[in-house]
Amino acid sequence: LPDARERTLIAVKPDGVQRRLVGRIIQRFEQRGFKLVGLKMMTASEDLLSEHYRELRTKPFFHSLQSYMTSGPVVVMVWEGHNVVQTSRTMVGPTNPTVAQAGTVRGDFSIHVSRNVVHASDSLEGAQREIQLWFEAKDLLDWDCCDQMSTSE
Ligand code: DGT
Ligand code: DGI
Repeated sequence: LPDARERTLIAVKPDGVQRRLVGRIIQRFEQRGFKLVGLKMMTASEDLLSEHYRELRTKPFFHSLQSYMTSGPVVVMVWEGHNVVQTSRTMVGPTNPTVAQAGTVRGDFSIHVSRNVVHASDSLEGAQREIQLWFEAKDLLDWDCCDQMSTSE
């Protein structure tokens, strides 16, 4: 994919959905200029979570992470645009909200690492892997902006 078509996976975690933060999180990505190309709400299975967080399987907190992440619906999205992977990580802030600056999602909305509101892929390779894991290709939509269309009326 050319750079402008870079994609990343962003998910509002169960605590973010329960706290009615979905709209405000989507708004930040729209406002920044990124393009939404996939969106769904679902409750993840333990198997999906285990694959998603496969690098954390040996961590002592893995089972609590898995049960929290499968405890209610998540809103999973694919966002597209120039440098979207890295810029999203900056917008979301560090994993631990204690050190997240105000202005980041985690710095504005969370206080504990185990309830940090949102997920963002942390590398290009990770993003590709996670997008394939959470979405079928047919559910990712390409679209053009209305300001680039000609109208006959
Ligand atoms: P990062 O930058 O958040 O990806 O973390 P890393 O890559 O410096 O550290 P990593 O991947 O070993 O650990 C991922 C997260 O797991 C990290 O943000 C903090 C947490 N963590 C790591 N080791 C432990 C541990 O022994 N106990 C607990 N409770 N959490 C841990
Ligand atoms: O990519 P991130 O979400 O920023 O961070 P990560 O991939 O290192 O960790 C994935 C998630 O695991 C993180 O968003 C929240 C959870 N987590 C990380 N460290 C801890 C943790 N959960 C608990 N309960 N305790 C931790 O120490």
